[in-house]
Amino acid sequence: MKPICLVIPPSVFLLDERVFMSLGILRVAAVLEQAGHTVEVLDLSGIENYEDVTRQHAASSTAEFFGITATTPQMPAAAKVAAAIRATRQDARLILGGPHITLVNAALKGERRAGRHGRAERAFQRAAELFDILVAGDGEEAIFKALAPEAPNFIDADDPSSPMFLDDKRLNHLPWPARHLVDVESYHYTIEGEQAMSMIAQLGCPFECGFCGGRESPMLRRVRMRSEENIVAEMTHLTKTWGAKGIMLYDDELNVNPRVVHLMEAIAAEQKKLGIQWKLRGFIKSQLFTDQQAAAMYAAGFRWILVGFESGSPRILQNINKHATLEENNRCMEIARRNGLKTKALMSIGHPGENEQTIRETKQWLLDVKPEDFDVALITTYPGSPYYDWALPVEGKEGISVYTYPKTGDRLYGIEVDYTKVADYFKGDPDGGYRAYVYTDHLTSERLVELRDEVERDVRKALNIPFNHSTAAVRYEHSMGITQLPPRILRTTKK
Ligand code: B12
Ligand code: SF4
Repeated sequence: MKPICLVIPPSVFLLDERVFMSLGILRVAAVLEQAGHTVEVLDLSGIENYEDVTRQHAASSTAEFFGITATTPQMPAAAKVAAAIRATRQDARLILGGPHITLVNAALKGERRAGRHGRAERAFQRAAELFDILVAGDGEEAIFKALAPEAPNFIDADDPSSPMFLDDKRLNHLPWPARHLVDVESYHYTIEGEQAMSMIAQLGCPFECGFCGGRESPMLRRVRMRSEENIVAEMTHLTKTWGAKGIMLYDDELNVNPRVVHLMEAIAAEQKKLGIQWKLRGFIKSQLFTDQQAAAMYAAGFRWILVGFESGSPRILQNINKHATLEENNRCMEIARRNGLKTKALMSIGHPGENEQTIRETKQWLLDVKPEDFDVALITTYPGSPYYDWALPVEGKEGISVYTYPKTGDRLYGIEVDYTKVADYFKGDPDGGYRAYVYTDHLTSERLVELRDEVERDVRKALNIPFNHSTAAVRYEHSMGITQLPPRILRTTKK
């Protein structure tokens, strides 16, 4: 049987590409291995000359199917990877899965319901030109359909009525991500000095923040849970297999799970049994946070929480549809402090109605509540987010759409982007090199960039929180005659 090659494209915009591995595609790798396939994972994270590496591997591999994962900002690199495979191997079948195509598909369904031909349709067509088979939603069952001889060129697993959409029961029985197919040691993250790895306990968030991807995508919207035993068993597996005593729980918001306290108790009990102490980090939703949750989290090993407060302006919080008030955000900070938890405040600028005053309020709020860490993102209207999906074209202005928050009438303008080509929008690098693709009635794109940079710079200085340093991508030097890629880049199922 020929191997199946799964590709993780680089994330050239991240400060350091080998911090958290892409767990989604490793879940797909795990089910393929379980079904007896040989899987190659080509991990291009942090590899500068990734197109050369892709060509080299495509030329030597006997794989016929190449499955590529991509978030929207990874799409320009994913497009280059696809072109590199095509140029080398005309017989290759290219499959695209992951958040970008899932969210473009969700946006497209919305356009179709509204009877419009718009940006999402164009984004979908672009992807269809580059790949043979597009897979939206959960990949664990859909991959087998994509590998079948008569595979359709679009597979929609992001539909709860489809048997490919996973339910809680199925999630409990699926294998954990095949982390052994990437170079775990090359990923570096620590929590309170402990070597750390990431995992996902539960999927989905039912809220509807305007900037957040997947509000119309059941895969990202529906809360799907695994049993507490299964979650704790995966944590134990990370410690026993890789020695990780730090774990970053990448659930969208841990406390949308009504059983979060039980989960924390189960985690605490397991540590007692193993005689170890985990150091944990994860996201919580501020208005749902309670002293009981905070105490249970601390007892389970949490020392940090991350909270999407987003803004210090009550009007902007309303426009985001955040469902958390400024008072609730202040209370959340107090609960965290009382219970010994440090907070990373996740803030963002470029929402409907944003103006000089609302940005000053965000800056002042940070200076007042003094989080232990923070970051300030600049909003990009990604497909699959309400800011994108519910925006309407502006008449007479080619490529401009406007989102209006119904309750206040405040507006956010989005500039159309070819996501398979454009890569200079904000994705987390605070050192410039990006531009805004949004603007409001009060602030131009350029002014939004200036103000974002100013908030980050001034608050870091005042609170004495240094910038994160970046790690440069490495070049893979191949010597003549050597065709084997190093295990940092390529790993294959051991038979
Ligand atoms: C962990 C995480 C990160 C981590 C690690 C990213 C990584 N390398 O995985 C870090 C911190 C680096 C990160 C950064 C960013 N992230 Co992020 N992140 C997440 C988060 C919370 C979990 C990802 C995850 O593991 N999900 C669980 C797995 C099981 O799902 P999955 O990856 O989608 O994979 C499944 C399917 O998509 C499919 N699939 C995936 N690949 C393939 C391939 C094939 C061939 C097939 C058939 C199927 C398939 O099968 C998988 C299993 O079911 C998601 C939200 C979420 N809940 O998914 C956001 C999310 C992916 N991030 C998002 C964003 C916006 C970002 C940033 C741009 C933020 C910023 N401004 O800096 C950056 C960009 C990073 C990048 N590499 O693109 C958006 C993506 C929106 C979009 N349109 O792409 C999401 C969806 C959040 C949101 N709701 O808006 N992120
Ligand atoms: S930002 Fe957080 S709370 Fe809001 S919809 Fe996204 S995951 Fe849910």
